[in-house]
Amino acid sequence: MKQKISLLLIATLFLGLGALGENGYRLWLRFDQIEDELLRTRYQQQIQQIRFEGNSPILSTAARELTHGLSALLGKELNAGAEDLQQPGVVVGITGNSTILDQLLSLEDKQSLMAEGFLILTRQNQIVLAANDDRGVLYGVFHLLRLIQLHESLDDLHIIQNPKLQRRILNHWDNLDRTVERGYAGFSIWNWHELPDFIDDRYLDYARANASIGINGAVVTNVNANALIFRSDYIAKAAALADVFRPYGIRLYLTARFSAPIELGGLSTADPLDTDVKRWWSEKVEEIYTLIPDFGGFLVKANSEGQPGPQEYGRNHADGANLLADALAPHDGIVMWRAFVYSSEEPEDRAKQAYNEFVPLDGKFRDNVLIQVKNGPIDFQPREPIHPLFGAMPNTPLMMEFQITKEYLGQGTHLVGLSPFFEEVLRTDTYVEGEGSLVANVIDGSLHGHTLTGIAGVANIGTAFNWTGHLFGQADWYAFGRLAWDPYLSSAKIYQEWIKMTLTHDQDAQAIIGDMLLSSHETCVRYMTPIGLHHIMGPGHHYGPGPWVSKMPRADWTSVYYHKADSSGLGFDRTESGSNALEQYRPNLAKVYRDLDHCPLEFLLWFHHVSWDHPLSSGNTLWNELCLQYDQGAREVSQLRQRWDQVESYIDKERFRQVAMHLQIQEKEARWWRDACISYFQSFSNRPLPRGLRQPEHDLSHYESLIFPYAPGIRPRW
Ligand code: GCW
Repeated sequence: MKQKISLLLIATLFLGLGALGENGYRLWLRFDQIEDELLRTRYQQQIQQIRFEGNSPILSTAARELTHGLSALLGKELNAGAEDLQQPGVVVGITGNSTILDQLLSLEDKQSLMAEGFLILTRQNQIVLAANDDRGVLYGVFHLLRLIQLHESLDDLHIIQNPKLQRRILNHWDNLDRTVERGYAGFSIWNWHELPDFIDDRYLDYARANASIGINGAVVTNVNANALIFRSDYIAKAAALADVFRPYGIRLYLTARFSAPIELGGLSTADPLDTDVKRWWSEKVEEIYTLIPDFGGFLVKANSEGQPGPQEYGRNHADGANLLADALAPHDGIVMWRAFVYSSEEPEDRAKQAYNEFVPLDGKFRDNVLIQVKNGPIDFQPREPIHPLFGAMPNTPLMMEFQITKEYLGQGTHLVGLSPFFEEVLRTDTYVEGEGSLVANVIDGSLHGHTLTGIAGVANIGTAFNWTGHLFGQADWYAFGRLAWDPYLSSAKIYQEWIKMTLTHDQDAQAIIGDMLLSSHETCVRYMTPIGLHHIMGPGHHYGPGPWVSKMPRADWTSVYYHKADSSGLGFDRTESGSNALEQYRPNLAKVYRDLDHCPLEFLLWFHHVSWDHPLSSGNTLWNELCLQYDQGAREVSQLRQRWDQVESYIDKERFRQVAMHLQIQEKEARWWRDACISYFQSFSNRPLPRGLRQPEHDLSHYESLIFPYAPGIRPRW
């Protein structure tokens, strides 16, 4: 009878889990027992025990992760309490605090370690995992687990890693009502209403996932900020989140609404030079640190898209940033001041405005201020040239802002691997200190000797079962973390890791999926904005094509402002004969784009107005090339879908099906982009489609008539 009941229980449990199946919740942290018996036995021989030295909240996390992870992967119970080093195993700890580690490590080993870095070395019969601080140990633990998840050899290990960037941060555009601006994976995971009393397990799993890829900070509120977060009860809620994050080495940051002293403090001004305003911020910061002793600091969007800022009082961005920086400095907090600004008067090419406002302020910011710059000068378009500020503010530490959520790249339903694009940006030469001044060298501080460095990614996480809605969104989160740790890593390597840990160890399947991820960004650019087109999506929600958009509250929110199609040709002239945005780049980089006939095709229409019949380097006229690119992009999505079908037998059916359904949507939408854009631009070019190309399915008026009042992620109107 008893046996029957337990069998029933197991069956129910099994079915229950079966119903949820592989829902993707575990991300890349799956730790299933290694199936290959030979390999598992080898690991078991090499790791017979664990000796974990030291004690702190982060070290306890590290010890727990290591013992659980190894026990699960190796299929044998391990604990962290080995007394001596009799058996082969892992010995873990902080240098200087452990006699055993001091014996096993040389001075040179120890000197190679920097803050948050770790080493993993084979010494005698032990795998030695050491760091100078507890965060380093935690990152080392996840690295060792990753080696095993990847089935790498543990023989003769000699790994020394230090993070190249100091602040590796996710930016959540999450509102206090749990909507997520530009979020496509459900609602915000922060349940402000129930905090601080109810602590959702997700907070912990979130912290854990981030720690596993080296992310050490989270801005939990939207840059379009709400001053309410500074009310005492909300600070207590934020503190409860910070308590969950702390043992995973993650600091909590908040967005600061510049007018909070008025809205919350009852002052008549938010002027950064006003004494009462200064006092209000100092006291508020004091209050925050009482509850969150390791609070990271503020992220600020000011004088941008209607957000309040110092310019309302005749002050500049440095006055504003320094006000907050002074309040935070006694507590070691920092300000991340965003450079995503464009004037409310639309005086000129929007691409030029951030540079115009910020370059005169170079060197005028306090030491604890980072300027957070989006990768490109407009706004996270499918492809943009680098932001000219990266080559223009040597005396100010600049921080990169990437968008992981896909506002302009298919939102929740398109498979678009972002890592190659991040890599393209990081590897672009700014020429700020001569040839070889890559964007990565600027932001890692090495070029100008800055010690405060950082990178931010706008998160793509929500309440969706699998966190990111589209399963492959997990790969973008993962890639962001890995590139934040080391901006010189290759996308191919990053994706191989993610695929093996998340999906399959089959080599053929890995090659197919890796290829899908690596090629998909270029594909998306082709079916959305080829040859340097930009900002031609639907209005407001930014969903789907909208090259015809011409009536918006401001000209630089329309599409026609950016593509400038007319009967003679297409593109935005940003050379000397046009807006001359080109001059904001260093001469050697400007040279790459200046000449219409030598400008890389990827950026041609970004910098030039080109006539329809102009022959391009591809051998086609502009009009033909445009049509061919749109067509190729759409066809490549069909290929993506077919390639996914080829790996069906290697992927569990739940996750396979999720991705397959999304690929069908993407295929449909890529055709929609192709057809709508070709129809629209044809109304200017008045030329036939290149021979053999399919005609758009509908008339232009059909595409123009489509409206989507409930497209997700829309900015709330308050
Ligand atoms: O990309 C645009 C978005 C806005 C966003 C803004 C910004 C948070 O459409 O939704 O606001 O950029 O980065 O501030």
